[in-house]
Amino acid sequence: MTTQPRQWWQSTTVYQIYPRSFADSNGDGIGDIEGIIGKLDYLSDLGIGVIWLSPICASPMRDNGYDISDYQAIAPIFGTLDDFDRLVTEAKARNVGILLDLVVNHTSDQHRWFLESRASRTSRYRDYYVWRDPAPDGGVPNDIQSTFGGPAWTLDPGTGQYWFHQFAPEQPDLNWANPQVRAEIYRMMNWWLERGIAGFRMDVINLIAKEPDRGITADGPKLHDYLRELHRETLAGRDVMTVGESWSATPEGALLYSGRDRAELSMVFQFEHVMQQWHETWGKWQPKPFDLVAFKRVVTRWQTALADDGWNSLFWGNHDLPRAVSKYGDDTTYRVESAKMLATVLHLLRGTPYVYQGEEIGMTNVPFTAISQYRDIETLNMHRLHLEAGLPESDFIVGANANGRDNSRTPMQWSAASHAGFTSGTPWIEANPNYSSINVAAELDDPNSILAHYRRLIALRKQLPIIIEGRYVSWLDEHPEVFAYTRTLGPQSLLVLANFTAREITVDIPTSLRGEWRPLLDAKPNTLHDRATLGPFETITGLAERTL
Ligand code: TEU
Ligand code: CA
Repeated sequence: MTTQPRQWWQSTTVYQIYPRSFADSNGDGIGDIEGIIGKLDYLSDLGIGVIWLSPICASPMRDNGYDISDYQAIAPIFGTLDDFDRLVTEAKARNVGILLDLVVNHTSDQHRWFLESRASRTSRYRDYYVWRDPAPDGGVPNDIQSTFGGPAWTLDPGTGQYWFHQFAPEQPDLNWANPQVRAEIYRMMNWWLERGIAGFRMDVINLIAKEPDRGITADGPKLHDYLRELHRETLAGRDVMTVGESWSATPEGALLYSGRDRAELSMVFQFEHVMQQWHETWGKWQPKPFDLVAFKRVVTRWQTALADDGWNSLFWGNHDLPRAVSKYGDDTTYRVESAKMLATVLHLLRGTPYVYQGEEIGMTNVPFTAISQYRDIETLNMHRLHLEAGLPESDFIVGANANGRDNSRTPMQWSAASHAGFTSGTPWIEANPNYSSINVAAELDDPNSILAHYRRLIALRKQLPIIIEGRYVSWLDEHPEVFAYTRTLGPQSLLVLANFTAREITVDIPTSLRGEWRPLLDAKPNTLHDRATLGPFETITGLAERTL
């Protein structure tokens, strides 16, 4: 049990908005800030306390805003700075804070710094980025690969050197070793903090301290020095929340980022449970059956390692991942049951839960059949590399349907009106045709809806300290179909027992879990005997006066 005073961001729930796909107010087919303002009542009724906004700054949109060309301007397609200030004010009036997406591992190649940097070897901005001479044969300086496919180096013929980019060539990496770069970033962060934001989500923060000459991309030796400096220069003395995205964090590393005496970040957003489900050789483009035992092992390791210090982010999906119910549940027959089960399992863990837009109504993956329906730079690049390698296109579409990023980027499904009520124009990416039945309007007044279930879970977290502070214990670790855990705070325990399959499962109940559990989310009293039967995707939850 933690002894530190509770922080506001430990008892809140975060809702992630991908602005481009959330709500379009002016019919140009692209979601915008005004659209978000129009949905604030919906979000505050859901009970969330924070909105993480995916990037809204000026950008050529090669990677939908994760390529920023001006950190202090709003992309015109999303609105103006006045619109943004209004969003902050209107959200605050509903006790909702706004997290900005801080993308500072790289900029856009159209950022003024990069244009100047590229102009000449003697530019005072040259060292804002990472430039290296060609290898003796004229080729790339080394064989580091970019995340979106292909080498992480691109030659600038004008100055005869290569620039480094861990993503697309249009996303040149900033050189954090240059103190001027860091000072510029801190100045910019303070400018946003002064506008009243609640904090930052920090894009690929594990990559900022790269040392490409030594082959180091993630978790460079200076990483935590930079984060402590960043904290000192921007966050110290402000009651804000920060969450660092890291695809490489280990539980031990997460303690460095989020330990209470570290003065770095509030929490880490890590993906071990996600990558655990990827193919060993082919990664996410080759679907692999879900392995619950391995999955539980990862969750338990994180829950346990961060039991006394540090803090977890809890999530099933985001804008880079497939839809939760399609990936981990059943998006046909048991869509409603499995979406609720997944929500329960996640929201009663220790950490801050994140709801990705549309997850709360059980939105599903896309049924796209042609590459022309996809928009994502990563998917399009990988498609090209796939074909170049001589692999069949149909295989690629299967992989993209399963794990491609556009699955989560189709328009938010507000109603059965055309294009899901997202826009009066033509959306930048097709709506999932199932919007006629899966939409907010259909769930809003239904007490048995997925949406109503999310509302209950989010409210419960505010009422029960055990959800925030309780010690986690896992049960039935080797059971391939059931996820069971308890949380204990003082004399009280909370139980979650969830069936991850579409079959009825009968499970042996460990002795110490037998007995009476007061209902928590459903009205059914639960008395557990030596065996219990769970229907497809059913979850049993309960509270009891006992210490486990
Ligand atoms: O994502 C980091 C990242 O590494 C992902 O691109 C991920 O590896 C990929 O989707 C899995 O195949 C962050 C942002 O969340 C993402 O949207 C950006 O594209 C990326 O950084 C670059 O800023
Ligand atoms: Ca618009």
